[in-house]
Amino acid sequence: MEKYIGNPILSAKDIPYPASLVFNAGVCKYRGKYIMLFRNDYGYGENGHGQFSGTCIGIAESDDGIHWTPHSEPWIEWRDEEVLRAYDPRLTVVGDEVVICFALDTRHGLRGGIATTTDFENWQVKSLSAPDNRNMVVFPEKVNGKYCRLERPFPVYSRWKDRFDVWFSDSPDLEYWGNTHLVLGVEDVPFANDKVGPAAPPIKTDKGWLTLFHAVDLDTTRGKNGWEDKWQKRYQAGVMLLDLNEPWRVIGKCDEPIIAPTEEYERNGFRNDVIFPGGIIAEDDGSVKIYYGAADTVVCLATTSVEELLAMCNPK
Ligand code: BMA
Repeated sequence: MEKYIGNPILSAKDIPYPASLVFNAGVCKYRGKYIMLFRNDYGYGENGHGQFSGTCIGIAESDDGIHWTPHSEPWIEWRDEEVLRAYDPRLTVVGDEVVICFALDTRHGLRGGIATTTDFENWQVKSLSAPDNRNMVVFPEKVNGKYCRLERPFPVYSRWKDRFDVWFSDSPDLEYWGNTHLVLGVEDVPFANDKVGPAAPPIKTDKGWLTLFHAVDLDTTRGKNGWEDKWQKRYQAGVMLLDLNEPWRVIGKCDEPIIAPTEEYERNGFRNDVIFPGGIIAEDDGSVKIYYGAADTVVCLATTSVEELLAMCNPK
C-alpha cells in the first residue's frame, strides 16, 4: 500500500465555488473517464456557530485517476423542507449504469439513498431506506440474479451506544431490499471498539469479493483533536474477503489497519485521524487505486494491487 506522494489529490483550494472541506469521494471509471463525486461542506463559521452553512456534492473528472478537474458548479445540493443534506457518495458501475449511493440527513432520521445515472446529468432515485442507515455500497454485478449492497444501520436501541456493524441486503431491482444478513460486527475487528462500516464497492476476484471497510476506535482521553471542541474517535481502513455466492459470509480479513492516519494531511484537519475510503478502481493490470477522505478535510489516493489486498486477508 502506497500513499500517493502528491496527496491530497483534491482539496478546497481546487474548487471554483465556496468550499471548506472537500472529502469522502466516490469514484468510477465510466465511458473512458474517471468520474468523482465528492462531499463539500462549505461556509464554515458563517452562522457564528463554528459549523457549516451547507453541504453539496461536487463532481470532478480525470483522465488518469490522479489529476482531477472539478466542474465549475456543484453537482447537487439537496435541501428541502424534509432533507437537510446529501453527502458521502459512492459510485459503482453495474452494467451500463452508474449506481450512486449516498447518505441523506432528514428531519426524521438518516436515510441511505440509491440512485442511477448514465450521464451524471439525469438521475433517478431508486430507493431511500428507513432510518437510520447509511454507508451503502452496491456490488458491481448481480449475485444469484440480485443486486447486492453492504450497509450500516444504526441500532441505537439494541446496541445502546455506538456499536454499529456492517450488514448485507439484496434486491431484484435496486428498489426493494431484503435477505438481510449481518456481515461484520465491531467485535470482529481487533482495531475497532466503536463501529465499523462499508467503504468502497467490492471487487470481484476468483477468491471472493474483496472489500474495504472503515473501523473506528474511541478513546475518551482524546480531547480537542481537530477543529471541534472534542473529537475522540479515530477512523482507519481495513479489508475483508466475502464469499462469492453468499456475500454476507466473511472468509478472510485483515488483523491490522491497511490504511492508518500517519501523514500530516490525515492527522490534522477538521477531525483529526480520519481515514474514510469511499472509492476504489481495480485497473486491468491488477493495480488498485483507493480514494479516501483524510481528516474530513481533503481527498487522498493510495495505490496497491488486488494481489496485495488478497494477501492481507487472513482466512477465517
Ligand atoms: C461519519 C460520517 C463521515 C465522516 C466520519 C468521521 O459518521 O459522518 O462522513 O467522515 O464520521 O467524521
